[in-house]
Amino acid sequence: MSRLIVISNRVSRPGTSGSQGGLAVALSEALRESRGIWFGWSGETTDHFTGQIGFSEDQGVKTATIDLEEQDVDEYYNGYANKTLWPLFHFRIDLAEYARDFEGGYNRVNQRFADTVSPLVEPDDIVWVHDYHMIPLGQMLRQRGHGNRMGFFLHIPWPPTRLLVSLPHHTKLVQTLFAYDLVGFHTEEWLESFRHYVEREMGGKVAGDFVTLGDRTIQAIACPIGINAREFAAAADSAEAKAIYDQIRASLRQQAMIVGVDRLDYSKGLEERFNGYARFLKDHPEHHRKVVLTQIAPPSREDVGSYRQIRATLDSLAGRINGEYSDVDWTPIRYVNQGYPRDKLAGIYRAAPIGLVTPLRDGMNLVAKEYVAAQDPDDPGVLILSRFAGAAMQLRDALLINPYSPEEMSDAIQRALAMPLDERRRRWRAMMDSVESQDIGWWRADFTARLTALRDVEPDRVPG
Ligand code: ADQ
Repeated sequence: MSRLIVISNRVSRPGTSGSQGGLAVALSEALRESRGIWFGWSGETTDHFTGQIGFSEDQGVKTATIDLEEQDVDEYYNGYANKTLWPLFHFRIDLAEYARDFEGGYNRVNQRFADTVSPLVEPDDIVWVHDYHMIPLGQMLRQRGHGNRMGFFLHIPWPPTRLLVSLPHHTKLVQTLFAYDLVGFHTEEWLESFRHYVEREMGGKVAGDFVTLGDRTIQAIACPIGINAREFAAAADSAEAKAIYDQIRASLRQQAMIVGVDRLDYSKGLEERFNGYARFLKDHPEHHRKVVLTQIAPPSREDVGSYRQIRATLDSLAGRINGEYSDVDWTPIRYVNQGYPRDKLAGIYRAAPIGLVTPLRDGMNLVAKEYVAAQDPDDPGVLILSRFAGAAMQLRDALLINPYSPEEMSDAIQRALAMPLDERRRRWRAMMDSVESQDIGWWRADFTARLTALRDVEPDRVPG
């Protein structure tokens, strides 16, 4: 078995379990099996970049991390990754900031990654690079002579060509993807947009899974990420889950809980969700005192202005809606800014007859799948899901809505509250079949099997 080298912005150590998500667990398993290495940024800063690697090993998983300079973090992580690519790839060119310093910092940090990881890469290793922070890394490794099999997986959407061309030097960035052998997206839609860009803007050719640009042919595929469905379902039956479930149900009395769980991010459509729920309260006074929206949203990326902005907007919107509709014994929105361990989260999902997952755009969205996996098979809740989440391609039996329409959201909440048990069971079963069969293990095995099946690239065929 070839050794796997995973490279991503941050690494996750098994020692920090409990907080380890499904992706981290699946990658850790693959690394353990292949005696591989997970390489990334330590999250720490240093005055002067040295390239010194901090190695550690935990439960059979080796990690290797480097510190970055403050300026790197500003320009690469907060800058190009989160102020430029993240909004642009989520179709928000109104929020995207284009600055040469950001692009320079992004390339510098990718070079730093390439310089430091390069001596660790042995000829038979398989290299798997993750996400928008590290797009050009594969090409930089090729430039250092590595002919290894290399894959790249994008965890966020791929934007339509007409938006992507607003990025300065867009062709240069996309061209670097041709250094990989295999490029994966969550859905056919993101894959189609990628192919469209390559054909229209670069004169490339598409034939099935193969995309050719000049003398390089790579495979580009859709490979939807999943969750550890069995483990999540078991978590919903754990003592921790039951305890929080009982606590919530006691506090609700007979009220029905609608739950939302998201990182506090403008792509998650939280403002639109609050507005849709407010519309429901306006349309359906008969449901006052009978429903509660619990929105769990731990803050993220607080060094980026647009994230501080969305937080302030939501604070005031939740206050306004509660001010308008609350009574002495009823608060329609419970807005919680903290994270929960996975067992508790599973209990929270199970306590909610409705899961409201309404991102404006999302590569996949794992919360939708977790909500499904945590349900009681005998009395499952209803998932209301944005048609703009990658997960909507698989979870066709959710109530699919346009998150920009408060009326659609209001109608869907009404429909979910009234849905008969046999329809809830039928829809849930179909969704659970998909969540179980295309789980995180399936995703990881599919991607790595395709990579393993490739033949090594000859270094002299490597694009410069
Ligand atoms: P994210 O944008 O972070 O991921 P998502 O897929 O929903 O979005 O995953 C979030 C994870 O964080 C879930 O596992 C969820 O349980 C957890 N989480 C969120 N709020 C939490 C809370 N309050 N307490 C505890 N846990 C919480 C990016 C892309 C997605 C893509 C994933 C994986 O943006 O589209 O699905 O990567 O590829």
